[in-house]
Amino acid sequence: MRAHGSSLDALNRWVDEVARLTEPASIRWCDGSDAEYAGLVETMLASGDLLPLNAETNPRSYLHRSHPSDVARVEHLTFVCTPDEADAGPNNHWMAPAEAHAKIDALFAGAMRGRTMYVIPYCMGPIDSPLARCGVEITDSPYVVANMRIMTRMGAAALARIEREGRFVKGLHSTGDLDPERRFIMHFPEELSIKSIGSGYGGNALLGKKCHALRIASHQARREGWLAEHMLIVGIENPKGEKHYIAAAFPSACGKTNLAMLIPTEGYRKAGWKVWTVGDDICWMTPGDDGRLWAINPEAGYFGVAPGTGANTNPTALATLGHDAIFTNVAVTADGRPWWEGLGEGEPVTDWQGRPFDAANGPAAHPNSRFTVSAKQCPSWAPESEDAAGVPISAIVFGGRRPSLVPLVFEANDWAHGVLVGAAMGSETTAAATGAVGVLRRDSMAMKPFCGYNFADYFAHWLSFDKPGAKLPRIFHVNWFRKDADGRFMWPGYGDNLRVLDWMIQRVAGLATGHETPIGTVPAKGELNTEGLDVSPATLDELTRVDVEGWIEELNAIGTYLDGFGERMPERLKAERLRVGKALEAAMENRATAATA
Ligand code: GTP
Ligand code: SPV
Ligand code: MN
Repeated sequence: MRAHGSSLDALNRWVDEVARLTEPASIRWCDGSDAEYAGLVETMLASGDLLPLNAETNPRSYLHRSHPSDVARVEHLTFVCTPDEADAGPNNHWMAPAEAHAKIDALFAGAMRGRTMYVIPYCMGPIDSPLARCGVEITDSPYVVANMRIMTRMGAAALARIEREGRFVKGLHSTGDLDPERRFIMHFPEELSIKSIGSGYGGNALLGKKCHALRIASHQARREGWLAEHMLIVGIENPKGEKHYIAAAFPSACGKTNLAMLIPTEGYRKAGWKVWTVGDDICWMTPGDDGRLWAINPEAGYFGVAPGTGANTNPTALATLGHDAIFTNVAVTADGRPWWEGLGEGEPVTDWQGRPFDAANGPAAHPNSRFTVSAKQCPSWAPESEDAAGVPISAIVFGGRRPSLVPLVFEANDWAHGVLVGAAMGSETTAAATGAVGVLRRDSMAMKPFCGYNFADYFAHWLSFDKPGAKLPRIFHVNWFRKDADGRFMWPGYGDNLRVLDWMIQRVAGLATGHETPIGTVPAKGELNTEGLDVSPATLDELTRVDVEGWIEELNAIGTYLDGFGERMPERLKAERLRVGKALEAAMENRATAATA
């Protein structure tokens, strides 16, 4: 089969070209139907790509074990291939397009021999939304097809839109031989194309996700005047029935899925607060006619971190996972149920590599083990996720894992200050990418691994939204991960994070005065709702205190980081940094004067 309609000529030509290069045994165009999905599952059960789970406790759910050397994104093998190296920026690995094509095409030659080549038309975003964008992924992995079916609007409707628009992002993927030495994830933003080989894992292989919806889309967004961000979108409904949508950027494995599915604590629940999930990982935002930023979730499912997902932390996710889910690299119990650290019930007998569980081998589930599940199965799924116009954003939140210094929450003074706060973001690294875990690194707007162009240009693009008529969201920074001297989290997090979102909404509505500090506005005493909160007043004081000396050091480190982007760094951001620096120095002097007076 091939696609019909003259505007699909380019697609047919590309599919033919790829087939000549990769030499598959057969070609299959995916229509996204239930029957097709069921057939794929059968094929994968037969081949061992999928393992059955307990059909009673987990209906139509399966386990996939990826190769032990292929369990996370690989940033050192991920390239942005722009003609000019400076356009990729110091934040990306770069290769010249011609060299990159030659290198990766050599690996694709004959790579699909004996395999089926699947052609997957997909749409990122509601199928009739002007904010949505289409792509086609060609892959030899049925696991990728099954995941793309859950994660995107995949199949006939997407193909029809591609035929109408004649425009799509081309993504070519093969698992190759899974040799890390022959693994590359290459992006050609000017060609709107992606080539990925040698990995079958998540963000390396499901090309609609990080490759298209962030790296390529961020590049398109800059040209077209919108934003493609690594953000969750959550709707908070107060007892009066008013809804505020908040978009939040936290680095990988730093709490996006959890915040998006937050369950209000008892007091909030009883008072009538509700939380609605629009998206858990990616957010595309465009200025509307009313000057506000309107956002869609380009994805249709969640590819979420399993460990730490338990009845006490994220019961919403657990409820979402009750049926029709794919689990990757989790452990299994004696009765065939999926298991991971932090689940809070059951015991593993088989670890993520299929070995009998032995604590000496490390955790039973891989720390970056994941679930794939349709967003519509989430009990807090927001029906407005399907709105073509998107949802209006009231607040943007940045945050990361900061064991010290960074307060629980502060608000930027204005948009430009907020852009600085986002650009300056730092976080301890996690298992979501290969490499050391727990090392502090700068991760501007949680986009370090995902921005498809030079960060300096990206900051300038962010700043450009501040223009007459714009009604921009307030910008906040949060830190759920402060630790005490014994290494324990000082803030309970999870459902209690609603207390912080509540304060933000009060700020947006002009109901909280806040307390101004050199780094921004923190909650004034008594403004955070502490009813039923299990945190001592002293700890709360510490969590909302601004350590001026510590921040002077922090701002110096931020300065060194931002200077690394050189000439292209926008003046406005440099000025903002100087302004915050002066405010901190002034606070130091005031303190010294007060002490000697
Ligand atoms: P990606 O899918 O990689 O982008 O991750 P994510 O940002 O969606 O992170 P997720 O919500 O899956 O959380 C990652 C880990 O952080 C899990 O182990 C969570 O249990 C933990 N976590 C999430 N929220 C909180 C919180 O408020 N406090 C603490 N202490 N841990 C949290
Ligand atoms: C992340 O690492 O931010 C993820 C998982 O959401 S992946 O799809 O692998 O990028
Ligand atoms: Mn993510």
